[in-house]
Amino acid sequence: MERYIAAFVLLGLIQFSSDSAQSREDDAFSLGVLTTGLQYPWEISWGPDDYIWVTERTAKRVTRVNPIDGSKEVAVTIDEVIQNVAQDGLLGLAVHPELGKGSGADYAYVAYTYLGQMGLRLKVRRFSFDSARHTLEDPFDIITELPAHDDHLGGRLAIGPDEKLYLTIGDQGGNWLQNYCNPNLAQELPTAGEVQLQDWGSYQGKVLRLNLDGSIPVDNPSLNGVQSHIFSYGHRNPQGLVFGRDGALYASEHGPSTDDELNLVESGKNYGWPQVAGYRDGQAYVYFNWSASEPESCSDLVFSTSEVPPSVPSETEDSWSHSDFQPPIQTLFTVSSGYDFAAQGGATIAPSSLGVYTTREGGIPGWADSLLVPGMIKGRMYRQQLSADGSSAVGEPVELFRTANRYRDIAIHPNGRTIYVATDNAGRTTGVTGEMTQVLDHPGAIVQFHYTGQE
Ligand SMILES: [Ca+2]
Ligand SMILES: [Ca+2]
Repeated sequence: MERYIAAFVLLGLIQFSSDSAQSREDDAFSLGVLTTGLQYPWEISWGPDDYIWVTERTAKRVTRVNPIDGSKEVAVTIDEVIQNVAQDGLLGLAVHPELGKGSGADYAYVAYTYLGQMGLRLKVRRFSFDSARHTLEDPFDIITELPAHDDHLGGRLAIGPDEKLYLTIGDQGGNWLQNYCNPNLAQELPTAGEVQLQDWGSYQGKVLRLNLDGSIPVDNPSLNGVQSHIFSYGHRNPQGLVFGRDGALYASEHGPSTDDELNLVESGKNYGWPQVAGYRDGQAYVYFNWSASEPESCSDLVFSTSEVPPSVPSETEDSWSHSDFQPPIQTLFTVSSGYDFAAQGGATIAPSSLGVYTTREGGIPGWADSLLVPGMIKGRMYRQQLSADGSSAVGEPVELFRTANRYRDIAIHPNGRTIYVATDNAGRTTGVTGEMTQVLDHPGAIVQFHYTGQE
């Protein structure tokens, strides 16, 4: 592993800021820039070929980055990707763990928006990696016509130890901002007839589980007596999805103005949205169903998060319950009903993704096992310690890696000593001193935080 450390020195060290007792863990890290010139990198994954695989959301291409010198090779550009707004384009990527190992499973899977039969849709496409040419060939669509919209798309992909594909789909922004007159379907489940017709319209606000050919696994949960691709439901905008030890699946999810969630995702569970944000605690959140406004039609109303007309039906968290409800294992952050959003600002970090740290021998002392949560509206990463069995959070999240960047995704070197973080090209974040800024330190890059402390 010495070669990685030597390469890091060649790339040069850049100081980054840390302050306060909360950031003391930062002292054991130095910041470098592995590569720049990426166009909205969205997914970065450490591949079985020891390259970092990157999706560039707006450039519509998969790029492989050499972690030794930061050089880049484009594996494929996908021309049919549609990219018009802040959340669409080429999104998730999952590299088969057997790629290049001689088993024949030389596959990479990507999720992206494209023009479907009825407008913008999401699909998952499989490619085969040509190890001689270093390109992705033989495109094969494993599932198409999934919901897509201009907000809350989800789009994160993961392969489980069970050799199934997992895909997050957001709630498409129903009842929120520009989509306030669209119903929110995160609690809606498909009928047997819809599944038969391959009508995936109710897959909004779900985590899906697919066979590698796109078919429905026989052991997926039966929900209201119907088996579909749905693995879990009641999600808002899950953009982080990662497998920890022993096959535990974790997701991060954007909250509304509070209550970004870290969830342990289990088969058939209901994660509560839109009736519940975070815990079912009745604090600082009420579900307003703008789309059901009457007698005034929703289209005659002006959306507001603070002034809700009486014609809009409301539902408190306390008035809702469900036998399969599963609360988050942690929130970032929960505030009380007296919290003044106008004066104090939103209590979210905008969690763009999720990593899990499991390295024991030779890794960062005390970090196994932790969830690593990159923030966009906060230029920080948060580390959440997990319990020994991985089923709960221990203590509060620790803030790390404070810079003026919008952190988008995380990859971890197999030796556990370098954390790679992809950054957005533009946008707002909370800078080093806590002020909002649009001047970003490392736009469109992969930055690396190298652990310099004792093992
Ligand atoms: Ca939830
Ligand atoms: Ca709540």
